[in-house]
Amino acid sequence: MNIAVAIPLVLISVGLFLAVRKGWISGRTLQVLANVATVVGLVAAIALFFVPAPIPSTPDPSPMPTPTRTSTPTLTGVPTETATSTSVSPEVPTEAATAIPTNTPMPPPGTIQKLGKDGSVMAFVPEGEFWMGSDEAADEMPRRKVDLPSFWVDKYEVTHEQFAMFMAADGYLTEEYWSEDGWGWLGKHDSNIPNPSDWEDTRFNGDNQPVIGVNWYEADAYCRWAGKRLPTEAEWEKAARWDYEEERSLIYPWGDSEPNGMNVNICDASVDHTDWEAGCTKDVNDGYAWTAPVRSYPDGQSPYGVFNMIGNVWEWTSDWYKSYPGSDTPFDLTGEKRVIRGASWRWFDVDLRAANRYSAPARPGDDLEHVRTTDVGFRCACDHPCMP
Ligand SMILES: [Ca+2]
Ligand SMILES: [Ca+2]
Repeated sequence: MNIAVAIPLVLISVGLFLAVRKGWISGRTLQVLANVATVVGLVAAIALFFVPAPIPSTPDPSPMPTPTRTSTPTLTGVPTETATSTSVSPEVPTEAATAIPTNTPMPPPGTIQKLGKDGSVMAFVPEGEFWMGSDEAADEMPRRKVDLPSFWVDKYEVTHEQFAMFMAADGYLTEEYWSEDGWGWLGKHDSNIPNPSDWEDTRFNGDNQPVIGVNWYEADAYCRWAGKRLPTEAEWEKAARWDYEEERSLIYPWGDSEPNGMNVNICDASVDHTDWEAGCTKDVNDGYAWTAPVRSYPDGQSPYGVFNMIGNVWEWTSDWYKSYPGSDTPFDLTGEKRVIRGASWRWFDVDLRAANRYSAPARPGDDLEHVRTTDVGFRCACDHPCMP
């Protein structure tokens, strides 16, 4: 580019020089200007010859097309929890009632599934340790870690309606559902046992109220019929109070705060019909003078989503009542009393903690009415995988 400019400048300068020499340019002033132009032209030409040509600027590269964000792929295989409800639900969730295959991966804590012949909704409790017991009562000591395999537990107490299914399936007439002792007890009393005690009592026999008036044998037989079993005391306590996220045992299923009328059915201000009324907790109103439907008090559910572990009805467990390993006050009522857990609609706000233990007679020959009461019911459990 510079040479292309320099050469014409040289030619012009030479032309002007010759024009002055040949006399083609006349007049002193013009001749001086022509000479000056010649010199300037030559100098400019020489300068242009040595100045490097400018480097052409590189054009901007074409912009890369911006990738278009496509929709995020949806994770498959993660079950959506549909069970949690913040209000009393009139219906159980609609999970499939099919059994879980043996090769099913470990479900998350609190996973729910309809399982068993009774179609009850069960909550999953994964294997692992939890802190069992407390320092509040001698029979709850020593507080210790207990390791349990995975299991399922009924999310709700067994209802009056569900127990009617057991009776309709000849539950009281089919020996295979009964323990040997239970069948013996039934044979001894069968003329008197068409159904649980208080079966017709309209204070307790709503379809969704917990079944009451069942002794240990009847609870055990029902769970066997359903393809399940009663929970052990340890299973019951873990399902009731182990906070698997914080890794600590709660005082109550819902946490450590006192009953407030929204989390548990106990003997409260709504009770005005008993001779033990003076002992009721009158500064709380839970809305029920008798038993509540089993899906009541969602605020009171445990971290695993299990309802009414405290209150409503006491619940039978599979264990005999005896001291914990390492107790300073050992005792053993094996063969005499079974552990019941969780207090009831008749209980006031003393010893409502989920670690509390109680017991009830459960052996052949015990007085029938003594072991069948309006404040004791049950729920069932099942090993994982549960395949009734
Ligand atoms: Ca109540
Ligand atoms: Ca209960």
